[in-house]
Amino acid sequence: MRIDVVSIFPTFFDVLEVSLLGKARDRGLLDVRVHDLRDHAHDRHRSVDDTPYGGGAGMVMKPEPWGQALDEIVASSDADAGTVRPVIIFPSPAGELFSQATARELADEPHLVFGCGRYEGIDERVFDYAATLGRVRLMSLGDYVLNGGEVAAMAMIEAVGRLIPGVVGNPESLVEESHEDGLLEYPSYTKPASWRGREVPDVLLSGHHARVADWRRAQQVERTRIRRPDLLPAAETEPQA
Ligand code: 6GU
Repeated sequence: MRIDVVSIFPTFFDVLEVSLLGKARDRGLLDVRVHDLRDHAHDRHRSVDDTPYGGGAGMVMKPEPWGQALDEIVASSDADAGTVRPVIIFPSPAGELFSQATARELADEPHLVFGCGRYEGIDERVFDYAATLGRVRLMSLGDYVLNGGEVAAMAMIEAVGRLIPGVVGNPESLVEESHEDGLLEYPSYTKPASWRGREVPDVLLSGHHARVADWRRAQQVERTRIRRPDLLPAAETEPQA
């Protein structure tokens, strides 16, 4: 998979060189290219923002550097990512919610482009223009505000990247995760069986695989009911008799 990122803080993405995704890049599973939006600015100060038409607080990102950056990325896309148009993602608190289902969808794509906005936003015409180059999606991590798209893009890249075949060593570890089956994950324990007066649940020491599986499932449902009742069908959120 190829991932291009456009940002005024390209060094933010240096951490993609470490850990699991860094190894995936070394192994050629992931081709990440980070672009400095200011390389596409044309005045002496390399400015990428200006005051909003109609007035109001803050600055708005100018359309020209975005147009040029996206043109350049998409022009180089066909050559090495096939003929499928890229998915162009603009992280935004005003976007649709990003979820594990979104991550699974995006993991099947050959080419993702992340456009990271700062300040009060990007000139609206950029989204419209980007839709002539690729499939545009505005995506939010949740109902809170970050200073810009960088941290959100990083979270999405990690969530998508780990689903690419071969990135996570043991594919089985991908399925027993929170959200993969619509429930939170079950609690995990390791040795010692007794630690500071706290015991590992007996059932896990029993060696009885069916009972362990039943217990884990019940724990998943119970935790989800307590912490995230919004994830359960209404019937399962009723107080237990
Ligand atoms: Cl994607 N961007 C920003 N700026 N803030 C956010 C977000 C994204 N998701 C949640 N908050």
